[in-house]
Amino acid sequence: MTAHAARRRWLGALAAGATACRASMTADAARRRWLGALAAGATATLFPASLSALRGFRPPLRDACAADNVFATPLQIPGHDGWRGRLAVGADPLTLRAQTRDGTLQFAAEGNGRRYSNPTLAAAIGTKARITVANNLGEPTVVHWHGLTIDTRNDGNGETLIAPSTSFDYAFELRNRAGQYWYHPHPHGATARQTYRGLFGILEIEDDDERALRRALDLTPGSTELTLVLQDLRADAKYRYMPAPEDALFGWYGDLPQVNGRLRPFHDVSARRYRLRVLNASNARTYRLALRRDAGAVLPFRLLGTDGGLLAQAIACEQVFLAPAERVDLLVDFAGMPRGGFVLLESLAFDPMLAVPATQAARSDSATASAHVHGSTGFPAERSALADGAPFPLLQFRIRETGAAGPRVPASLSRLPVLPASTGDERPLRLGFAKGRWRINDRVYDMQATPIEIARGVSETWLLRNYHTSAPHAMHLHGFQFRVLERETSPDQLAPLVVDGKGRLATDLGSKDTVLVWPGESVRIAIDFRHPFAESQLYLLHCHNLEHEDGGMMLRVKVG
Ligand SMILES: [Cu+2]
Repeated sequence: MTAHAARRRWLGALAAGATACRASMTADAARRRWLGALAAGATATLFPASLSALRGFRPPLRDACAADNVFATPLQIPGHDGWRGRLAVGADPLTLRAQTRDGTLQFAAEGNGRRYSNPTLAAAIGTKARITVANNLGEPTVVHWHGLTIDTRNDGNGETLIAPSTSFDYAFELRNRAGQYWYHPHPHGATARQTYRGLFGILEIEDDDERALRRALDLTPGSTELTLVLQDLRADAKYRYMPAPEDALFGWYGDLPQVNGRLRPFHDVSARRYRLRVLNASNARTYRLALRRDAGAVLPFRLLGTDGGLLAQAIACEQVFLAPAERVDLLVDFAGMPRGGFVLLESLAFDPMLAVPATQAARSDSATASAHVHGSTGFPAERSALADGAPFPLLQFRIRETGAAGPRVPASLSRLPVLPASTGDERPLRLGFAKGRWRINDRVYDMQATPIEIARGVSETWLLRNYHTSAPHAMHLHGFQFRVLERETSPDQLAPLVVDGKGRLATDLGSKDTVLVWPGESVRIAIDFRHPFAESQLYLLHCHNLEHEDGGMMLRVKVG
């Protein structure tokens, strides 16, 4: 039996859900055969997964069989109150109270006589937001508005903190194009823990292009437009954060990949178009998102937008990588599918490319780290049962109503900001590992040092170069959206995703605030540093693998 056939059977068993355990060949056996075939290398080009990616992969079906259904829980959809409920931000001030609840951290809010936790803030472009963050945690925190054009005072970069039992009044104009931005904690050294424990939410900005798209495709938030937040939790820890030395070094990987707070949910849909706005809120895990029909056939989709809003045109895709903090805006078409059919949103296998030599890792500040690093590549012993790069299902769509083909997707979605010509030489930024810490240009974060100084009103080209012996780094710049110009010496596993002669992926063609740079790869980005603020401003460049960030993979950037 070919690996492909085994995989199809596995997917079929997944799709069948309740009947998976009664199949003549058990799903677990199918999975073993599939993994066995993969290991034999028969399909190396089809599934470029390294063995390390599969090591320690716990079959998702075993738990599922116990529950007699793989996708047993409905997808949680935020409403107009409660958990992640949609809360309009307008002229009225709003208070977010950071608090502990049921072992998680969350922002509680009230508005229009309703109560919210981690509200989805929805605002029109140009809104002057006044948001008070009250800290009811027993520790300092601060809120960073991820992706926004914002001044240092409101950026929440962690150099000023909100002490316990005090509050901070944010006041800023929402200047950005429509897009799915987000807010999350940024107290240096505690960002990973507070984010993992649930203290974050989404900020949606709307503009004319956004409203035109929703009209053209008949998209309604909460119905045919779904926000999907991905976060992997530890089965043995849930919302407790207890990183071992190798977790602190490589990243805190969970083994329960949650979609909107649930493991492997299902969602009943009509056979029509749906928009999926996906945020990767995981500390360290990157997803390789793809859609498959019940029979195993790839279901292509369209990429509508990226971190900083809509693309100029929708692009047909079969898969996208989504690194921590990145967002993708996808359009999926279930039209023509029969009632009773299934579509699976999954993360495909990939080589995680964690390649820090054991000798280097052994020099980590933590003496115990070396004990957990083995082999010539130094891949860490996985404490998570779901290794980085392992494949897993995320969400099942069940076709419950027939539907007609929708209207044409508009040829033009939006206009991206025009990039002025870059001034000066390109700025090299090397990403690597030395003396037990991840570094940018051999440096770690220091509040007393500002290694990057940008003159007022310029545009620059940055060359992000990741060493071969490194890890993937999801590089995030505060305060500015940027554009990806080129990728060079990319790993082979990106080849199927490349869309132009500059080595770029579909997800590189929009506005970005976070970009994944693989080991051995160089990514050239262009940043327009013009800003509307009178004084010079201080921002941060850092890796959004939150353990790398808390470990100091972060530099100050002063913009004149
Ligand atoms: Cu990193």
